Amino acid sequence: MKKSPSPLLLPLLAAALMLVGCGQKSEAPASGSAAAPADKKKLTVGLVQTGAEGAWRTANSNSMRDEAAKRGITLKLSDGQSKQENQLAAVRSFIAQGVDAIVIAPIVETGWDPVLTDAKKAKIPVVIMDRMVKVADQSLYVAFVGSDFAAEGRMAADWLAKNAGGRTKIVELQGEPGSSAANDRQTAFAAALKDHPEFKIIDSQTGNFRQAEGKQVMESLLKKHGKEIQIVYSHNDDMALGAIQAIEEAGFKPGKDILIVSVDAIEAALKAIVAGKMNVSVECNPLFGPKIYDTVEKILKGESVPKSSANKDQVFDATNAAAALPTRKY
Ligand code: GYE
Repeated sequence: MKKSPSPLLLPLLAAALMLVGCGQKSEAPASGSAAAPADKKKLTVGLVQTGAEGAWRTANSNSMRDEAAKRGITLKLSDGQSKQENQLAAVRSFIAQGVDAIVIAPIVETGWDPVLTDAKKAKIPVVIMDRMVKVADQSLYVAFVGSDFAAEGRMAADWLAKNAGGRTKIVELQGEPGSSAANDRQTAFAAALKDHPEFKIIDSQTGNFRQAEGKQVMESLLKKHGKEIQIVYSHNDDMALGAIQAIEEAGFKPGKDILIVSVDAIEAALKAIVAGKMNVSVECNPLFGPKIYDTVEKILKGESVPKSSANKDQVFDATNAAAALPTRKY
């Protein structure tokens, strides 16, 4: 027969039980998501999106939504409206809601350490999507699933080295300042051109990855440099499409008088290539949905995932754009 504890010990026992209870509370997040996420039927993922700056981003958000719906995952999408402070608040809010995982497309590279530390303390895994973060402690995020922006910048430079036909003077339209996409596309492009000293970047300004700003910046660059401009290197297609409009309005022929070199390879860019108005676009695939949720599901099951994985991108120009158009998904 079981002996019941002596009445003298009862208060001690009660205190011990309370301590255990408190311990559990402080370790597990309010949702209990870290405790048993793998066998939970419906996962909730918080997506901290940059904003809605252009066609690439729309395709990216749609891919995340569509794939979540297919898998029965509840996706909570927070639109950062191009401000990091909004993104930081969204991470904090997702932690408070106790989502199962947080996916972040960081607008800028720096400034993430404090909120990522909070997520880690709450035992909510973080996957960085698309753009990269610079953090002191790499364990603050579980995995990066994105693109190799430096490779994209190099591919753009390599294309020019082979196809510029004697044109050498470049103006650069930069993406959002401080973003890894803009930083790496700029640095790697410039570094690759060091092997081809005939090229010169005569001006470089930001158009914030947006079509309207790309147009405005191109207008002012044309006013400033006029016919001197022979090549536009744009960090994305939306800005390049804006620049094409500005060039046409100024009476020049984009794709002929001025070469247009761009990144993303969205459908509208492939069409511009077929129309002869854009010369090349280096692909950057935004359709991360399947890869992101594969990664999240593995993490929540306790399986190992690569710390960093990037898509293999290809180059589209007049030789292959038309053939790719009918099956283009973004
Ligand atoms: O190139 C641009 C978008 O981070 C790679 O963001 C992404 C960039 C993409 O707005 O079009």
